[in-house]
This record gives sequence, C-alpha cells and structure tokens, in this order.
Amino acid sequence: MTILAYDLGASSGRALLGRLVNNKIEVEEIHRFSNDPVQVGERLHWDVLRLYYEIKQGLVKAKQLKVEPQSIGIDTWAVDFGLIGSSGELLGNPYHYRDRHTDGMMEKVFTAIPQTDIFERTGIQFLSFNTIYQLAALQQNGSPLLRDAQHFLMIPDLLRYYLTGDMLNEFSNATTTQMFNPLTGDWDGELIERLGLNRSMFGQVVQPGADAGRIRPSVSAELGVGNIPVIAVAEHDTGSAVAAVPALQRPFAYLSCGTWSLMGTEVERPVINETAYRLNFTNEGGVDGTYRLLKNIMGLWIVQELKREWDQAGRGQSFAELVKLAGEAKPFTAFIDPDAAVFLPPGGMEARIRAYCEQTGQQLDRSPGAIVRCVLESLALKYRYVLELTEQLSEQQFNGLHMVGGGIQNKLLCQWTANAIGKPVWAGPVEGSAIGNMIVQWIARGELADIWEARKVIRDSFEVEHYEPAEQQAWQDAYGRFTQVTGL
Ligand code: ADP
Ligand code: LRH
Repeated sequence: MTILAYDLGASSGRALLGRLVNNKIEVEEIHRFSNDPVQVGERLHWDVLRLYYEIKQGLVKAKQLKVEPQSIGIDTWAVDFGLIGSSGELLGNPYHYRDRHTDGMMEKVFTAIPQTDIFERTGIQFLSFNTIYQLAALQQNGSPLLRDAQHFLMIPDLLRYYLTGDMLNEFSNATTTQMFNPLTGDWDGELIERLGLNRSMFGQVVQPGADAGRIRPSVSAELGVGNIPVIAVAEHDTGSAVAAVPALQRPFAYLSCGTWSLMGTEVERPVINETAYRLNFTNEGGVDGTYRLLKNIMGLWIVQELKREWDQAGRGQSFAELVKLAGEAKPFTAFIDPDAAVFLPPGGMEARIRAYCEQTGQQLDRSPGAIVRCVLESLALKYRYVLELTEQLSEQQFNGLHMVGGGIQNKLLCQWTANAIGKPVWAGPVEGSAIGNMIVQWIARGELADIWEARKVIRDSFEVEHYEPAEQQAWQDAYGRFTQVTGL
C-alpha cells in the first residue's frame, strides 16, 4: 500500500511515495521543486499558490506512475500562516518569517505582556519571527487582513484546506505560534485576547495522526484522482524530522539539518522552568504527546544565501562544489556566531560576514572556499555549544548525535560536527521530515504500532553513516577562540 508525503522546507519542497514492504520502508521521490520567496517592495512573501500548484503536480506525477496513494500528509516549515475571510478565500499573500515587519515587535509585545508570562504559558523560545510577533506587527500596522480574518491557518493547514475544503489547526505546528498552551492542550485564549486578537479565528486543534478529511470533489475532478484521505501528520517539518530519528531509546540528541539547524532532545513533558527560559530553549509539540526541547541555530541558511548571491552574480557553484572548496581552504582562520541577528534577513550575506569579521578583528580571505569554511566551522562549533546547553538543561548526557535532513549530504559538516562535539555523529535518513510524515500516516492507518516500532523500521530501512571524532586538540583550541570571538 502506497502513501504520499509532501515535505516543504524553506528552500525546497518534495513529494515522496512510500511503501511498507516486509517491515521496510521504500521511498520514491516523484516531484521536487524550489521554494522561492518573492520580495514585493519592502515586503517578503511566500508564493503560496505556486506551492499549492506543486502539491497538485505531485498528485499528477503519482497518477502518471499509475499510483493512487491511500493517504496524503503535508508538512512544512513552521510559524507562517494565512488568514481566511468570510468567503473562505485567503486574504493577502502569507508573509515570510524573514520579513522585517517583526523588527522590534517582541519588545513592543513585552510592554503589554511580560516575557516571563509568555514563556510560562507556552514554553516556546523567543524568536523575533514567531507567529505571535507577526500578528502583533499586522495589528500595529492596522492591517485590514486582521479586520476581515475569520480563520487562522498555518501554511500546511492552508495547503490541506485547499485540497480538502476542511479547516483544522494541527497541533505540532500550532505550538510554534507561541500562542498555544501545552498545559491546557489548547490555544491560550487569555494570551490571544491580551494581544487584542480575535480568539475565534483560532480553530480546533488536532493531533498528528488525525483524520483531516479527503481530497474534495472539485480537486478530484480537476486532477482525475479519487477522494484520497488526508491525514494531519506532524505538520511542522521539524516535528516530522524528529519522529524519524532512528534512535533506540530516550534520551537521545538530534540535529535536524536543513535551512535551519534544530538541535535538542525529545522529552515526554515540556520543560518550562527558569533555566529553559534563560537559555531560550523551546518546547515544540511532537508525535505521541512528546515535546522537542530544542534550540534554533541559523543553519545552512547562511550558505544558501551566499550561494544565491554568487549565483546571481554569475559565479554560481553547486553546494557540493562549495563544500569541496571549503574542504581545501585553510582551517580556523575566522569565526562568526551564526545566530547573530545580522544573519537572519536575506541579502548581502558575504558583506555581513565580512563586517562581522572586521568588527571582531579577524581576517577573512576573499575566496568562496574560505568564506564557506568559516561558516561551516562556526556552525559545527555552535553545535557543540548548544549540545552542552541541552545536556545541562535536560540533565542528561548524550553519547553521540543523530543528524537528519538535507544538510547531511554535506559530509564535511557531519565530520566537523563530530570533531567539534568530540562524540560520534550518526547521519541519516536524509529525507527525515518526509519519512517522519510517512510513519505518522502508517501509525494512523494501524500499519505501525507506535513511534518506537517506526524508528526500528527506519533503522532497518536506511543507511546511517557513522562519523567518529578526529583532530580533537585542534577543535578544542578552535572552540576556545570561537567562544572568545563570539562572546558566548
Ligand atoms: P529545507 O528542508 O530547509 O529546505 P533541506 O533539508 O533540503 O532544507 O537541506 C538543504 C541544505 O542541504 C542546503 O542548504 C545545502 O546546504 C545542503 N545540501 C543539499 N545538497 C547538498 C549537496 N549535494 N552537498 C552538500 N550539501 C548539500
Ligand atoms: C525548519 C523550521 C524550524 C522553524 C523555522 C521557521 O524548517 O520549521 O523548526 O523554527 O522553520
């Protein structure tokens, strides 16, 4: 029996068919597309109709292969949303979380609601682009969207609504808004009202694995497919990615490595205390009542932006080529804190890295290899820093690190991560989110018992690459310089 998983990251989306054969997962990628944000004047938007078009293309490709999936699940990046008006139509183009309209919004919100109160109610880390600050920005700017909005749907809720006609809010993604209260298991009505937002926009929240309707007749007719059931998976891509980590048991540490690097550990209950608040860790909802105690690290976004800039300038090289050049460049010449706020918005990344190095008295060579090396080494060192914080906060020791996601194709980064943390790295599967999406569908369909059986099946189905730590002294010395330069 074949199922279909759509996984949309901030840089690209894909549709994969999955089959469970003799307790092994077979996957077939049938569609892949880039996800290109669109700048309109000062605003940065997602091209959501194009993304919906690509979702439909996935079904067309399945049909061309004579496959009618038994069910469908969609996961995407978190925090972003669309607002639906009384006619059932999307109001405006969804904003990209990197739009500058949230600049300074956190501080504004804290004047109305104390920061500690927000953390106690939600357990979510403070990121300038969380949904709560995006909505506050719309409100502050007197956006007509908020006046007319009847329903709030996050990006996967919206794409699923387009397919089925049913509006539901999925739990794992809802938690990333910083307006969901894990202790009550529902939207935090008081927080929403104190923000001056309309509580009734926020709909019923369903758990990963819930039945989320079927492809609606008009879509079936348009594409020539049946009324295929749609399952609400862990629709936050990181929730799906962590569900697919092939760990044997808890505790385990993971790094979901794509546009973002998400590092942490899976816990059974949210950890909402003074230390989590101080270290700015998050508790995002997951599969089977679990939570992801993790921290965002800026990730390969910085390399993506360098690549985009060089591509535009006609000096384009593939990720594989950039990694090769980084491997050939001189080690440990300069370091950045990848999480410095200057690296969040798009554009001018090389100049910003250069400015960071100048301000911290470091010399950075002009070659792409040197620049990419600086970013990748800094990421690996930041992973060590956050892994140690995760150990401190969770009061657990990890004997290695699981890495999943597109970033593990960068073998240099996997090896440097092992070197930096001084522990083994186990890398795989590369399509973590899509596979996590699939296993929730199989659990919902009764074909897998639970997350632990699913993780065993994943271990048996996919190659996991082992990286042993090397060059320990050099990385230890580098860590000292990194923490000094970055002030961590
Ligand atoms: P997202 O889901 O956030 O869009 P992915 O998980 O697809 O991101 O990972 C994208 C990242 O993977 C890119 O930023 C790039 O750094 C890395 N990557 C992709 N292909 C390769 C490759 N062939 N070699 C090295 N790195 C790669
Ligand atoms: C990764 C991700 C991450 C969020 C960010 C907005 O794709 O979902 O978990 O913090 O995008």
